[in-house]
Amino acid sequence: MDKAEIAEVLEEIGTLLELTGENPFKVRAYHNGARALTALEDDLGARIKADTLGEVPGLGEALVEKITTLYNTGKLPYYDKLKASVEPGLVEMLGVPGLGPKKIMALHKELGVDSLAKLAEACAAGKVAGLPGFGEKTQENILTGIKNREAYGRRHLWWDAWQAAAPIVEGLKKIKGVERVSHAGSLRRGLETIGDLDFLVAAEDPDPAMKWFTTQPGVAEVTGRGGTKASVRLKDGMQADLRVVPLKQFYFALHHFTGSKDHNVKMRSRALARDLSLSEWGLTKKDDPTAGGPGAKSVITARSEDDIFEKLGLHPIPPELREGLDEIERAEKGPLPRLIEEGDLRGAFHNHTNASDGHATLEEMAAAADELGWEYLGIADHSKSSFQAHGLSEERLLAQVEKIRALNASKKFRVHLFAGTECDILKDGQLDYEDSVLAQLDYVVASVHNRYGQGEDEAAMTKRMVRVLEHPHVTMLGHATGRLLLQREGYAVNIAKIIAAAAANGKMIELNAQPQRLDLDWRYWRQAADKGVMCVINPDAHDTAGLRYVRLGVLIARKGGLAKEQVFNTRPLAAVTKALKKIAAK
Ligand code: DGT
Ligand code: CA
Ligand code: CA
Ligand code: ZN
Repeated sequence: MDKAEIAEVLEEIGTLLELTGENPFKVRAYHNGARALTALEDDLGARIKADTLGEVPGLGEALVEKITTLYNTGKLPYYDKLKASVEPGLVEMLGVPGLGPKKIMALHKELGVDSLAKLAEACAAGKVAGLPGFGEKTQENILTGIKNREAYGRRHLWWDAWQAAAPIVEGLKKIKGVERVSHAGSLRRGLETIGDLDFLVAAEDPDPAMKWFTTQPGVAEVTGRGGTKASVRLKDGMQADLRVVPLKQFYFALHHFTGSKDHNVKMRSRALARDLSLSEWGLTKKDDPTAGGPGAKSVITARSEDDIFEKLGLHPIPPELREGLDEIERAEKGPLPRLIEEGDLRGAFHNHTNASDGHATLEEMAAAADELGWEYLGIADHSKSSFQAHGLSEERLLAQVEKIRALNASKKFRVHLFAGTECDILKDGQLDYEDSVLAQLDYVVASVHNRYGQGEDEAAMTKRMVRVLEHPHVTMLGHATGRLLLQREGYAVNIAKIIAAAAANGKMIELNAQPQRLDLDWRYWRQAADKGVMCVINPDAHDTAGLRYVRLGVLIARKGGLAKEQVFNTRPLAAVTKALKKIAAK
């Protein structure tokens, strides 16, 4: 196990101990230990070998022993035993927003609650509100939280869905006789959450692909199987559908199974208006008796989906835009703009290091950016009010700025580092650092992390954010609504006013590419771009692997209809440097 994984285990041990009512000192020792390990700059393996891990402040004897075991074996019997001893229902309750170990302990002790179902019951009966430290509002929030979990539980984050789907696509490609493979459905359209995975294969003989799909190691249960289609439930709970068709039908089927349903309905009526019938089987004359069946006598040979669009008088429509909005009308009028592509990105601005709540050092982040071939990497650790994320004091921030300047001068890395901050937006729209401090940075990402009870007060939240967009030192707005997909709604805020304020003040808006955020939502980006607001795709990386989230950011930007020119971090270093100076000088 590596440092970050071990830190996570320690963190979880702390939480589990808390759930068992263990004394607070012991609990804190694990949380502190996780923190100390994360902040450790030297190589963990070397420390273990030299037997000097105990010299790290915050790591006592018991922790050193456990870290060593985890490092060497990847396992820890103590952890496994502890995990088995805690009611799984209690652990599950941690997933309800607003419920921490202390509250869960109280619910368990006072009301005998040990599952989400019992918790919902206790809330509905009004028993929770009466407990000390709870109250009506908390009870209501818990109930909403449980309901949201149920509603969200059936869908998955795009990133998780892709992790499950990618090996299936690769596996299918290797099957003998398979001529084409694609993922389809919402996954291909780049929707932020995914119901089930859809796969399409072209092969004359469907059997080998069908057999592999239903017996591959990730499968928990085969839920449906015919001659050319199969459905399975994967071990992580996701559902997946496969359809196998002959090559001549592949692009018709791909278009159909990519959807969306609304897009398909519009495409079909467009075909009908031309006396044609479009289906997953082909594009036939409307009155052809073979229409809508496997023997469809297609009027065109489709060698790509574009051939289908062309026959219906349309310019090509990329999958991300096929939501049945206005894409067909637009593709009728002329070619759609060339959407941004992954290779267009040259860097990103919202990234954390272990100076705040990231897991990697500044140097590790820079090395990872070098590996990605980026021209620049912006460091934006948390500001002082985000104390739970170890936000930086003025002194620590300025020390980091100096370190960044020195690293740039040393030419140790190819990537140019920009010194920034993810500065908290305080209750009334003030920033978390004085102007004199902000003036020493290359840029400022301003984000709301504390709702101060304004989560439902749209006017107050909007005013607060508009005010920050008027602040001379602000460069861009971070995660505009604070939503956490499948977990928590964003705060109520008037997006149109935010966009107008950004436009009026020459500020940028971030497209936060973290799989749980994807905030600002893709549905607003055309509106923002039309008003001249520049988008910045930011991974909000908390470790080196997190930098890769930009890939999803690009997909969502495409879904929002953005071209390369509308995304700031596609610009070369010199242009970016100049633009940041200009914003800072305003
Ligand atoms: P999901 O799985 O809920 O995230 O969303 P999709 O879009 O992947 O939907 P899914 O898996 O039910 O079906 C895949 C595609 O198949 C869908 O986007 C369009 C097509 N499709 C499915 N059912 C229908 C239908 O009743 N009518 C039409 N026109 N197309 C359909
Ligand atoms: Ca699907
Ligand atoms: Ca499906
Ligand atoms: Zn943030």
